Amino acid sequence: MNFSRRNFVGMSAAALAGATAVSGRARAASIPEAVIVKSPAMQPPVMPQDGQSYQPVVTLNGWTLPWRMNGDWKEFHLVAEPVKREMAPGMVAKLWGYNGQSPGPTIECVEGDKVRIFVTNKLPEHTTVHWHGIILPNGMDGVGGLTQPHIKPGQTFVYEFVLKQSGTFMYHPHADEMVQMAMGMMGSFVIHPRDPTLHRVDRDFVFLMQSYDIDPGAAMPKIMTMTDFNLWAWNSRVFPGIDPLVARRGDRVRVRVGNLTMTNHPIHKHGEPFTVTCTDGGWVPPSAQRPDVTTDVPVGGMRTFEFIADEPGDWAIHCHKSHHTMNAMGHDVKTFIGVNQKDLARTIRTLVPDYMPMGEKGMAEMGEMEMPMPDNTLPMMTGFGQFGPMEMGGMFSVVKVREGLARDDYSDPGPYKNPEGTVAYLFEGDAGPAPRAPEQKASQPPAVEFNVVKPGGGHSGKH
Ligand SMILES: [Cu+2]
Repeated sequence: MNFSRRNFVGMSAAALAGATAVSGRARAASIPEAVIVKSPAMQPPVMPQDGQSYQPVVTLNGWTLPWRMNGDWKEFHLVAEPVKREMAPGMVAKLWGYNGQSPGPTIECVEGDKVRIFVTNKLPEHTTVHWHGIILPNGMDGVGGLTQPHIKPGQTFVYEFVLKQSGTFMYHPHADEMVQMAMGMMGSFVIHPRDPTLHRVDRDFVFLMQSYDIDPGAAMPKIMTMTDFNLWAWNSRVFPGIDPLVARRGDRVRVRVGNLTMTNHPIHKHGEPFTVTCTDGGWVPPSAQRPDVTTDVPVGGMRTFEFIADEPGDWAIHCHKSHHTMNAMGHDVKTFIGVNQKDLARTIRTLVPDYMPMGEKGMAEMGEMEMPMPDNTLPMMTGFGQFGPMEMGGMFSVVKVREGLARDDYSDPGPYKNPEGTVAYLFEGDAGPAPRAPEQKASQPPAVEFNVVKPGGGHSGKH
């Protein structure tokens, strides 16, 4: 795995002595070393250990936090800290996150596990971690001021709880939330059922959704923004930087999505329909499931859906709010469709020599245009497929279904090779005469005359 290791405290005698200051029950333990990842590339899943059995999750553009066993406790170490995150090639954001990246690593466990999570604060302000959706003792809920004192800069706190349920959860601060979530502090928390035959799938993907407001040319999100975000991200990545979801034909595929933006996202998948099988409240009973091709993920909620990858191809998966599939710079452009801008452009060029009118025929021209842009800025609509520019950004990726992949192969198989005769094609024959609307007769009597009896007994219409 592509881990670089930072010795936070280490396993030395000094660590043992220092650990007494950390917490009560953990005092005999040293702090596990904090594993740090600097790369935005998807890391291979962490296979089950210690006799446990489950299909491990794959975090889009992310990774799973290794743990160590200490007696019968699974011990993890999260470090809250400023990070640099490449949101797509060509743009790096200065965010806050955990263990080197935003979002933080996925924590993956099994129902019944006893977990001990060390949280070290390397931010310039205090923080806490709330374990969203997880049933635990009140004092472990991570709400600063309400259930615990804040974790001050430089301090390490310990969270200990037994996992009583399975499902799809997440973690995020419950301290100065507006700032800390606007800066990218969050991570996924997946709990597999104790019975390995329950809810089994062949591929299991997880990601969280973020919204950022980063001015073109800047790297730091504007934390006061309430609604007018300009970067819509999955795991702090935007298209074309988001990993494809690769599946072998016939696989049962699960996708777990959490929403920590400030608006809802209708997530839409092309190809086969799917079924929502789980929320952050638990598994949906089969009697309450229905087929869908879009599911709305509410603010502060999670949706897990499953499908059988029957149809080979490159199937789009995206938020269906069209402004969420474009990147920065997209929102201050005026609508000019149908407006001849020639004279306007000539006038403006006398003042601004480089002025270029945009959007006369629509915005698609921006998908292929190489426009001069400030450094560290992504084009508004971008990405190239095998047939041309895709005019997308933001919350967009591709489910790639292929025959005969290896079970653990998540690498991008490249563009889909369509069987001959199965791609929409240009009509090159005679288009024929233009269609015309049928002529209207000068006066046509209404087909039927009717009186409507009102509930009160009177008549509507003319009296
Ligand atoms: Cu959206």
